[in-house]
Amino acid sequence: MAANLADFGIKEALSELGVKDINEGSSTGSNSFSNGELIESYSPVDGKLIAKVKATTQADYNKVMDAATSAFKDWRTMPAPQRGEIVRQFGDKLREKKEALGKLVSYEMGKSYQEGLGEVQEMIDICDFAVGLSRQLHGLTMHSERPGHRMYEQYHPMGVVGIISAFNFPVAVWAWNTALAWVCGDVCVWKPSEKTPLCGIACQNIAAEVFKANGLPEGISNLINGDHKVGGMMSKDKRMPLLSATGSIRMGKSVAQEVAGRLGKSLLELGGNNAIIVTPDADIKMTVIGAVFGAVGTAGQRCTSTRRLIIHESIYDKVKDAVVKAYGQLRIGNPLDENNHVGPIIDKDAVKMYQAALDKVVEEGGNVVVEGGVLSGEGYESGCYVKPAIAEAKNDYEIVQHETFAPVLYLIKYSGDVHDALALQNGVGQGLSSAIMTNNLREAEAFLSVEGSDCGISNVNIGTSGAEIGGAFGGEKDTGGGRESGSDAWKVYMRRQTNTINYTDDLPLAQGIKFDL
Ligand code: UN1
Repeated sequence: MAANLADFGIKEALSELGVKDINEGSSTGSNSFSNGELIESYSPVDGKLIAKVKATTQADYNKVMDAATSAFKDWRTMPAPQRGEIVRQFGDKLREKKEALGKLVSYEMGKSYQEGLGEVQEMIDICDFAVGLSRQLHGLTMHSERPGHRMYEQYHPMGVVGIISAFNFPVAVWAWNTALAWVCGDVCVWKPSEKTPLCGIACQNIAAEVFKANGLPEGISNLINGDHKVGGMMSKDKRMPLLSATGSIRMGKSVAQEVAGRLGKSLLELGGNNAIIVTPDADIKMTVIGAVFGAVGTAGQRCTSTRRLIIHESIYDKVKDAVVKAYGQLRIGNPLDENNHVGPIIDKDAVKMYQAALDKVVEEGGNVVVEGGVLSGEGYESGCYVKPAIAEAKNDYEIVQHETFAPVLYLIKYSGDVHDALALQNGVGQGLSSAIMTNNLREAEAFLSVEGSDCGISNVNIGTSGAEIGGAFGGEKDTGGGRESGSDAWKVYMRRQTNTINYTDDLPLAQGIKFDL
């Protein structure tokens, strides 16, 4: 039961990914100039120190920005389909390294190996998407109001795109941003979470290998390490026209203000407080699968995790009993062992927040129906394994309004119709993902209508998590309004230019203005 690196091939995975110097000091990855303080990466799986990584100082950061700015000058002139070819090769490398990277994600972050593989699959999928996109970065043509004039728009790359990513999706969220940014002709500077620096190094190594093999500057992909101080360098930097940031609402507000202060663009993907509405017409079996995976998948640490089940009073007990029964079957343990459903949460601070949430819901009058608790003993030495918990609660409890990044699910009863359920669902600050379980067409359409869900992602008969890369990903309100990944999210990574060409020997003015000299 005890986590043993040798049993799960972690050492082999790290060496395949070129993540060196384990337990021996610094490991900074290619094209990283870091010289700052040491960041220690501990695995929540077994509590062991995996490696120490040097943080990026302001001087290091400036060197990285110089490399990125200079690489941009070359990269932007390469035809987009050729950039797509590089991204295709990067996707192929990810296919080769899928198992190794999936294992590292699982070991460094704590999600199940299956979910680690799923995350790498998202990276591969977004590469495929970006390759196709590299031939479709279309602008429109317009009819000029003046004779002998032609008007069209074209999209140019923006420059150096900054990416701040969170620990919970330590590799995929970077790939969503970077694969699109690269085909668009941008270069990237990435600050992964200081809780998962090795995932950053592994990805940077894979990217660097591809750029090197093609004789391209390494500065197209850059890695920096550190906490909010390094994030602050990015937010303030005029040389970074776009900063994409995933993380807490608090972090997002500070990034948004800082970047707006210099009139830069930010793309924010912040907290969620996602609910599934379960109506009298719901398929209970599907509801249980969607709700349980949504609440305990990634140990409740997805932005899209299901936090609230809003259940109609007529089926409340039935749904509650079915979900509680399913929780009884969950196996919690080493996420690399595929027999387990739920791995550890990220660290002891997260455990404290989980415990505080359970205390708070009781204090506010909630009723715990599946007890939580921290597991100890063999296999749980890291102290980060917690029991997924369920509490009956009211939507307006302070704790229910707050996103707790842990497997805590609140059951909320509603009476009346789907609009009453929607009022509860929308009655929180965040607006990322939402779902309704119903076989009733009227309810489903009401949920999707303008008076329905106010979230960026709204699903019918699917849970709140597990969005496909082909759609635009993100949410409204406190979630920050950004859209990443599929659909036309690529437009955020480019600057639009409107071009008007006069092919006559006359200079008529627009709006019919006469200006004769
Ligand atoms: C996140 O939690 O930040 O929809 C991203 C999902 C995943 C991505 C989640 N495809 O659950």
